[in-house]
Amino acid sequence: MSEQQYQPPKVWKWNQQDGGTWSSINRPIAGPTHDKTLPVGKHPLQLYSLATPNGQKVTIMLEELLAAGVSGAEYDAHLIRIGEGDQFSSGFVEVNPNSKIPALMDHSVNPPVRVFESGAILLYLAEKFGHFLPTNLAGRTETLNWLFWLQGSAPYIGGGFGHFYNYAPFKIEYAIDRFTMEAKRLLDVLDRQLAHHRYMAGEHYTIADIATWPWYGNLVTGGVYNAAEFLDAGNYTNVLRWAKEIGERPAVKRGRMVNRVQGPLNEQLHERHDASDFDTQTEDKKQK
Ligand SMILES: N[C@@H](CCC(=O)N[C@@H](CS)C(=O)NCC(=O)O)C(=O)O
Repeated sequence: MSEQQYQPPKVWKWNQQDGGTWSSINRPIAGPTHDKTLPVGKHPLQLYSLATPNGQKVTIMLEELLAAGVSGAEYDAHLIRIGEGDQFSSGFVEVNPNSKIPALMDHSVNPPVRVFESGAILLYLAEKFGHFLPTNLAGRTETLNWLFWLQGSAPYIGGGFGHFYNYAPFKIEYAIDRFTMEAKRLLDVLDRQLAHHRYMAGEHYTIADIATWPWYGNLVTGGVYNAAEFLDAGNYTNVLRWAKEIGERPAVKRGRMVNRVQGPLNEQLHERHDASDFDTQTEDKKQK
């Protein structure tokens, strides 16, 4: 490991030009940067999001609910381009003061309810519609154990491993080592759990799987950071088995397309306002 070069000053100052991928949007202050109201579509649920792993959790959940016959889960998914700072509009900050996607408004209740934090959104939808969360205390608790495990561990995968392996403007061995070690430890935790259970919380598919698949499922199948080989993902055979099974679910295939602006064009649906948008996807719709 190379010698330490950087000596922190007495008081940290914001260097707005740090050159990293996210330097144009990252800032040390909260609150809106501009006035803009959010669009509201025709459905009860209004989602403001982007198909990052955190965003995919919610669109997969909504598509699963619709596939289970819950018509009240119809939704409009509006695109929030975080690279362009849409999360700092006054309208978005009213829905999520933390300025991060995903953010949801439920207009089926009066007054409308705002829901932010992807884990809270999954829990809200599971409780509202009575799906993907066992009602018995033991099953519910095990599901929430794993949901909170995911919410607590994902920043080590995204903000830690993914940032330093993929996004940082130069490779720092110390940081990559630290977060790769943690990413592999977490993959091993999941692998051991899935060695004895079909799904994370047992024999039933729950919001724990819906939250975790976009992170760990994508990680081992190369869907994020192109790091499957680097992480030796082939070793996590139970995670791979689970990732492939869930990846084949039609609702998961649909959910991961919504608000997606990267990858193959036929896997991108920039905005979703109707179930038929998946069938009638055209160049025109994708550019909306
Ligand atoms: N803990 C939050 C994390 C959400 C999050 O990190 N969202 C990212 C995209 S994956 C974001 O909106 N970033 C924009 C920004 O940091 O300005 C959740 O689970 O909802």
